[in-house]
Amino acid sequence: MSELLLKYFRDQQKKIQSERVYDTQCPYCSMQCKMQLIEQTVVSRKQYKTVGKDNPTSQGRLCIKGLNAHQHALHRSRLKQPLKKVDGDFVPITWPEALELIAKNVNEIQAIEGKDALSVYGSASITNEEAYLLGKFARVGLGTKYIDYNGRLCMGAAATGANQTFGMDRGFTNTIEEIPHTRCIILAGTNIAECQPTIMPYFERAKENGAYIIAIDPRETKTTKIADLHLKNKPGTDVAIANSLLKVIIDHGLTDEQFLTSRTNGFEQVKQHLLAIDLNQTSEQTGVPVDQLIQAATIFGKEESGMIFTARGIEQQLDGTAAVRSFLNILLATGKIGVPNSGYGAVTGQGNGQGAREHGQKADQLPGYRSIENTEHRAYIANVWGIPENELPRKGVSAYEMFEKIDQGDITGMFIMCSNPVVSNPNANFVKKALEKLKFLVVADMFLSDTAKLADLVLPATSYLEDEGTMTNVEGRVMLREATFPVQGEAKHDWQIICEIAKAIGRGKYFSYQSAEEIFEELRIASKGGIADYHGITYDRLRHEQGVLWPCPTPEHPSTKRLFEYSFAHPDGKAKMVFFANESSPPKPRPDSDYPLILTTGRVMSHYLTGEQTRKSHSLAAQNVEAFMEIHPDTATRYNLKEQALVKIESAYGEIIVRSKWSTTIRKDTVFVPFHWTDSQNVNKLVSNQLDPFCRMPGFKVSAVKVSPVN
Ligand SMILES: Nc1nc2c(c(=O)[nH]1)N[C@H]1C(S)=C(S)[C@@H](COP(=O)(O)OP(=O)(O)OC[C@H]3O[C@@H](n4cnc5c(=O)[nH]c(N)nc54)[C@H](O)[C@@H]3O)O[C@H]1N2
Ligand SMILES: Nc1nc2c(c(=O)[nH]1)N[C@H]1C(S)=C(S)[C@@H](COP(=O)(O)OP(=O)(O)OC[C@H]3O[C@@H](n4cnc5c(=O)[nH]c(N)nc54)[C@H](O)[C@@H]3O)O[C@H]1N2
Ligand code: SF4
Ligand SMILES: [Mo]
Repeated sequence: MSELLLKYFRDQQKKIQSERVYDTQCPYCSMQCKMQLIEQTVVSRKQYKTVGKDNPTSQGRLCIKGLNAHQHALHRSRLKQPLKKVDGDFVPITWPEALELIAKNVNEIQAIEGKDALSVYGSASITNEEAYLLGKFARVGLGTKYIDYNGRLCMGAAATGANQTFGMDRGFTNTIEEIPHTRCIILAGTNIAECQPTIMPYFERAKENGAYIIAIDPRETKTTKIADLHLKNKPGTDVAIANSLLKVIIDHGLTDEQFLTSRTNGFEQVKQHLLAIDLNQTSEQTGVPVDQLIQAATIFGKEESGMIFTARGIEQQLDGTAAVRSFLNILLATGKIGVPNSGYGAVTGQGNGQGAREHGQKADQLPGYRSIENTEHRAYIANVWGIPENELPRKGVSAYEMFEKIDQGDITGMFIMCSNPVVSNPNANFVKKALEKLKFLVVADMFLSDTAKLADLVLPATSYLEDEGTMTNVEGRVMLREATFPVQGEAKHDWQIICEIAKAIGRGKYFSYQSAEEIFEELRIASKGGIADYHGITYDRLRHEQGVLWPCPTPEHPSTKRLFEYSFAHPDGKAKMVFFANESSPPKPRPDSDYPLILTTGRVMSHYLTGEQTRKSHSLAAQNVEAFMEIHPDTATRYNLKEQALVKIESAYGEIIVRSKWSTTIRKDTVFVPFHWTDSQNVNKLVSNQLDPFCRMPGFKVSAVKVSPVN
């Protein structure tokens, strides 16, 4: 370093009057990168920067979102007081006033309409402690069966697929450190390069080690660029792709007969159906040449190890469960699971997308991945919670279906924590109207989101900088997010908000926690003996061991690095294979003369989900200031759409206006719009109300639309 530069740094250092360092984890994706916020006071002004911190999963890396996360958390529009709507405007009120308002409305609605008239909508961006508590709050606090959460729109199909095939659902069956050593990787509908960027070095190392990478995606993305082979399929044809791959594997004698006999059920039935498949027809249907299907299948079948990763591209479909299970059939038929360097990864989405789907926020679930319809499970949890078993409600309905229940008049009150459903749910115009019908809507958020704007009462919540708790990352590794940044204004942690509401409605004795750790101690007991068993995990262990992979039944248990080495989680120990027809029901929206193009939706690197947070960060917002529609130039020309011009997109459900972005890398029959923007740019106004019959996942990835220029 030159003398001049050294002097510059010394002078800069001298200006810093004080420095504080706060540990935390990134508030965004499932990598849960460990980070530190550095606060320096310079000439009496505070300045902030975020730096990465070493840990076994992200190894100190951060992506652009993590590096700038503090910009939204420290944004001036953070909510600092409860807000009550009076004549259409929000006025600040005190916490006691807010809690009194809740008690009054809860009592009134319950007295007139019964307990199931109230509902809870949760999130996979809150901690395990909060997710657990929200499930308990719905059942024990409010006594309602209606609770579900945003993870339904996210991990629903992957979870149901893995539960049905394996008997349990932990996103990655292996630790991330095995990825560089596998020989062949299928990336089905996942854009890890933009959505979990800090995972990329594991895949890059696999490639350096000679792994063959196959990507399946209707678009070329930063992820497909690392692939040796890109199957650029028509959106929504992934069941057909998976079936054809397995057919080729069988035809070429590449199945693992011993594994199939000793470890699985159902293969013969699958095989019989696959024999009837004509590859030329599949090629026609999917838009993928036959030779590419054969190449992908034979390489995967022949290599000694292999991994399949799926994400929302194949899962957010009306046959998402079928797609997941069809890809799992390939792993099972080739014996590439339960052994080193082979396995499955459902690439989890939200920060706590794994943990929040295990401990009771789902409509049919109790903590530890227990079932609310199972008598033994009910008895166990009722005992932990100190209530009679018959007071535990039964199962409710999925996220989107709760809005239908509002529309039908069955639900009249809702508490939404950490989600923005008017932007993220399908058929968004309908969802907004439903929320407007509610007698009482309470939203806990950090900002006045589009959903919060519809509320009668908005409660200010703390952020990832302030709120301590555990998050379970993409690997299934439970991590302790230390957080000590001072709370802003009168904001409260989500768990505190739940406890205070419970107290206000007379259920305080079940919710008298003083810390997140105290809730975790109860969660340990509630999950004990369940599939997602956290009993052996303590805050102390998490601090010393840098996270623990579940199941971890006892304090002595080392953590579970690889699943299914000896048996699957079904009672007979075997995995269940099943065949789904290429065209699974219900039918997907199909392009026709009225709506000739396929619309698919997803993400860009710099924004996160409904954009409520990332749009507040100037560094991130500057990367993409508005929504766009990716379209092939030939298609654009056919519909008179200029580059960078405004386009109207219409479906049978609604219309939006966004800017066109020409790209030769997308299929000519397909357009793509990200979902990070609201109002007239909210792409979910176009998505249908249909749901996957098994997991109730909406079909975010296939809509039929027409496009026209806005003059
Ligand atoms: N930058 C960023 N990162 C994120 C998020 C974010 O909003 N922004 N969100 C987080 C969350 S919650 C989630 S769930 C994950 C999502 O992570 P991903 O699932 O990887 O993200 P998506 O962009 O929704 O979809 C992935 C890919 O599927 C492709 N695709 C679309 N339709 C089809 C289809 O029919 N078949 C196939 N095979 N592929 C298709 C899209 O072109 C896209 O490239 O990302 C997490 N990380
Ligand atoms: N078209 C289309 N739609 C989709 C998808 C798609 O691919 N295409 N993907 C779906 C997927 S995978 C997902 S995960 C969903 C996500 O859908 P949402 O959950 O609706 O999305 P977010 O933007 O994460 O909303 C979180 C809200 O909580 C607030 N918040 C953040 N942190 C906290 C906190 O700690 N406490 C509280 N109380 N509030 C907080 C934020 O300000 C924000 O308003 O969207 C789904 N919708
Ligand atoms: S967005 Fe994901 S990859 Fe990026 S820093 Fe945050 S946790 Fe890590
Ligand atoms: Mo997600």
